[in-house]
Amino acid sequence: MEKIQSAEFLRSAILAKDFLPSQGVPEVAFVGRSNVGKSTLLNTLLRRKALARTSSTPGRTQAVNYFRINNKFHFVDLPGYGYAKISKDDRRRWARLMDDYFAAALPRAVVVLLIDAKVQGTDLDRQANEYLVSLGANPIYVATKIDKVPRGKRVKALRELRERVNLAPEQPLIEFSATTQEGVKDLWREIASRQESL
Ligand SMILES: Nc1nc2c(ncn2[C@@H]2O[C@H](COP(=O)(O)OP(=O)(O)OP(=O)(O)O)[C@@H](O)[C@H]2O)c(=O)[nH]1
Ligand SMILES: [Mg+2]
Repeated sequence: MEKIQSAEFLRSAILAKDFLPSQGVPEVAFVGRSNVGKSTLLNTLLRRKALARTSSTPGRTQAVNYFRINNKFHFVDLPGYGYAKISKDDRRRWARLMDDYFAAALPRAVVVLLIDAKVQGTDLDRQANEYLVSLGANPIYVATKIDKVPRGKRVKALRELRERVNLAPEQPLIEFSATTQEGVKDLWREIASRQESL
């Protein structure tokens, strides 16, 4: 990945009509449970402190947030799933927003699915993966907050995660930490390999 020369917030969309028209611009979308570390990972990749807003309160990012990088491609921070304290209506709105987003963005977009390494995957992560695979997304898988899992316990923790999410052993899974910067290069390399023009 070349240097990040510019990274700017572009737009927040809570309805499909506000999605950014693709116009052939490459798009990388970050998906995962609420609080999994999507916004933090995005900031880490871009070496920006607070471009995407992060929070210790889950359910913070409720919209589809677009960022423009090097005037060349887009990062998309998607609202997280699995936040318990939202209403049924909000949950329905969220599901609709995701359906609309992926209908518009795939197969063009590169999708990055984030799974919390400490939580080791939940039923919702498995469903999210199933959903993305059914849409033909071929996601890049990232285990976030890997700094929270002691090195001696990682193999076991990641095996458990794979089982719960139903990830085949041969499926690459990038171990990532915003705290230690582990996995940053690997993830950039993987994103770039999916998107020739980056
Ligand atoms: N230890 C550790 N904590 C992290 C890491 N990445 C994120 N966090 C923390 O996890 C919490 C949630 O991070 P966010 O980036 O806001 O999570 P999100 O997935 O964007 O959450 P929503 O927008 O609510 O869907 C924050 O308190 C972060 O500081 C990491 O690599 N290591
Ligand atoms: Mg967020």
